Amino acid sequence: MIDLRESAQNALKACGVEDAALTGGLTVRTPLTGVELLSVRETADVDAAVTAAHAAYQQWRTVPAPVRGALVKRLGQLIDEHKDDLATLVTLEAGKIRSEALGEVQEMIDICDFAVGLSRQLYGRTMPSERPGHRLMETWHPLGVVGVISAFNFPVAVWSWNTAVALVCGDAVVWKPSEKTPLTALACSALLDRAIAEASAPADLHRVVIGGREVGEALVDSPLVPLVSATGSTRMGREVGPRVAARFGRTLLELGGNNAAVVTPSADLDLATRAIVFAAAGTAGQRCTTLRRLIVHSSVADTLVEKLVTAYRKLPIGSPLEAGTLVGPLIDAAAWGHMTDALDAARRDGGEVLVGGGRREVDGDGYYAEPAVVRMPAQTDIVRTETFAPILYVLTYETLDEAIALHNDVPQGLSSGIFTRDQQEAERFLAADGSDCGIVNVNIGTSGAEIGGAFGGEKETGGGRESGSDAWRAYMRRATNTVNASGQLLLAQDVSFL
Ligand code: UN1
Repeated sequence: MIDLRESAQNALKACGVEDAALTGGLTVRTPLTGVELLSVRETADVDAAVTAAHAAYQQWRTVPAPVRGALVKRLGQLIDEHKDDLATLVTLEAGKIRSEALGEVQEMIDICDFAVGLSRQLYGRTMPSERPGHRLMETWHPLGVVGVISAFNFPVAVWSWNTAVALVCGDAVVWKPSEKTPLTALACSALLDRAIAEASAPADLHRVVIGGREVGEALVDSPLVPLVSATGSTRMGREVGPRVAARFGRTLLELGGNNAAVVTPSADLDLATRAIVFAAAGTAGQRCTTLRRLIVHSSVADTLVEKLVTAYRKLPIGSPLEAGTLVGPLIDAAAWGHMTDALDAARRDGGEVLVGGGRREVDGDGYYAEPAVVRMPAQTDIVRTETFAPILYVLTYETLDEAIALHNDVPQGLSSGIFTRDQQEAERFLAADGSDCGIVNVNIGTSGAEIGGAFGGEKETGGGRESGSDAWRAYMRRATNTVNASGQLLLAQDVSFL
């Protein structure tokens, strides 16, 4: 029997976390058994951390971007070297199975690679000036301190998407991890501190601030934080957005998802079943991209549901430390409470729980839920609500228009998919009058996006985009430049003056 505390301590030590950080008032429990792992020191003075990071930014912004890229390259190497340690901490703190924990760390390595390339590609445009002898162009400059607020379910990847990109953009970062996952944050931060020291970059370029709501609020309200990138619930985003906007700061919000897949009559049902089970039951339903709604053509609904129920019955639920486990624990008792409440509400609305919904006794006080499939007569309020647990609601449709209308009739707009072998149907789903989400897939589930694309969604998901593509622009400020080399003063729009 592995001693969980010792395993966490070893991984933290290997990553270079000092003992002093591991004595304090914030208790960290593992969802595997509910026992206390360690306790960590909370940050007393967030403003001091922000001020220090701001001073570091003032130096860092003048370092050439490709040189900044070299720091991120080293960070990626260190993460790769410590892939096992970081994955162990992700499993212990967030409850992920080994392959998903390793996958999360792989996202960190991938985004570092991406950001290194990006460090030579922070392109501005040049535009033809309407005046002779004039040049019109734009330059992208570093922005300042980026406040990163992250959630328990992707405790390290989401930080790395923000931080790798922010660092090459010339920004500093102050990170507030979830109170549920501070250990992984300390490990990442220690690795980055090492890369910073080796690169002789400013020591305060990255700071972790640990604690509860007050810590987040101090970051959100700081005038020295021009961008707050926050991942979490829509409720949290509803508070953060207006507060940052009130001081004319920017936000990048990654909030709730209520992701659906449409399954059409031409779909490969075996492929769809595998994709659906991973998307709906993987990570115990605790991804913001988790598949929560299935909209199935009535002609294939019974067949698909039968395949799903068979697959769900065989799902290995248990300790993520055991090889073969596919579904680990929910993060805590509250999450289990939300799951049972949602199932009760679904039953009241006429839903039928076809499989799952119970709790498995696995180890101590861990909350191991059986992923559930619930057939619903209609898209009722509970189906339109994001419950962060493995519940898949099944609805049926007759026409694709009806399926798309149902699909879009929820407040959230993160990720979506269609399973079809009919090109017209696929194209319709991808079109302007198709899915209204930020991520729209064909013949693949809603979760497990690659880092190369921009990640984020519409409506109550918050509208932010992070990770790949041109998401970097949110981390910089744009200056439009007009340079007059004509030797004469020519006013635009042919204006005459003086
Ligand atoms: C999240 O759940 O907050 O697409 C992020 C995915 C992962 C990231 C999820 N690459 O499922």
